[in-house]
Amino acid sequence: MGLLIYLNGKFVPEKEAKISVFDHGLLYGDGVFEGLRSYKGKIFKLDEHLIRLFNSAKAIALTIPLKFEELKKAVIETVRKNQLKDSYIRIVVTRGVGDLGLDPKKCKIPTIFIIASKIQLYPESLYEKGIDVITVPTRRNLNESLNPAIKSLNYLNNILAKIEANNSGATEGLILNQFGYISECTGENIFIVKKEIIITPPVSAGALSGITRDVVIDISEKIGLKVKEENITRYDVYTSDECFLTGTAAEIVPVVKIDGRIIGDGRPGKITLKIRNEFHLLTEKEGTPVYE
Ligand code: PXG
Repeated sequence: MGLLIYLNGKFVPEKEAKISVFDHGLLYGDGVFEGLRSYKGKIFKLDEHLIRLFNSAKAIALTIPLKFEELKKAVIETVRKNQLKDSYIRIVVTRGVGDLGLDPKKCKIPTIFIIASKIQLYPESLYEKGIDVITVPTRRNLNESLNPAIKSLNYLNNILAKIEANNSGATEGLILNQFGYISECTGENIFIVKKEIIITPPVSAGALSGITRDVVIDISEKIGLKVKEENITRYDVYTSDECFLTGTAAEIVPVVKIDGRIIGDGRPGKITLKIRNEFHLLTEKEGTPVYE
């Protein structure tokens, strides 16, 4: 059985879930999106993801055609209709159908769709062994041009970085900003651990304000670790005791090699594993229930 997709207020079978070739989300990447997960029938950090979606939309002057609570209901309903317990959810809002000019004034009604499905980004063995990361040549979009804090449909900056990482045979690509400071990876935030202090680049360095990033900051503080948001260089990463990436899809992934330098003892670090464990406990405990 195929999936049921929420499309502009209706649930349609995935084969019928089609949008126009004149949709500006497709023609220009003009739109915003979110990726969420549900665990055991509960959607993790639903409000936080919706707040970020509304903020992204606001930043590109796009009015989401649903109120916060209506959208929340639609997301829950999409998971329920597909009878999913552990799922990956994608919400997409585009500028809508317009003409072949880029002027968004011509787009009268935004397109909105929600897909609830499954995802596993990396095989389990990579979480156990840790991944290797390489610094890519493509730099982060300037904050003053296309601010990386906006989760927009224009992901070419990230995709070019991913292609470069793929070409080098690395699992992920580390993206520097125009000043040479580390921003994040192609679809994950980065953390390092140095002398039991947790350090992650600030959002102003060109990082997305990741929901998993926020959760990891909370967990770290709760278990008594000091957390710093500060600019870091490749030197800081090479000489760190531990390094890991965070994201909704990838969750928490240990990094054991960067640009050929072994991190720590070349195995996932103790603090990384502790945070990963606490994260999994939280995803089981918290969340918006789908089935009650
Ligand atoms: N940075 C970027 C650029 C992202 O797109 C994250 C960090 C992590 O944020 P959250 O809120 O999920 O902790 C993201 C979000 C993929 C993929 O296929 C990843 C994201 C979005 C879409 C696709 O790897 N991650």
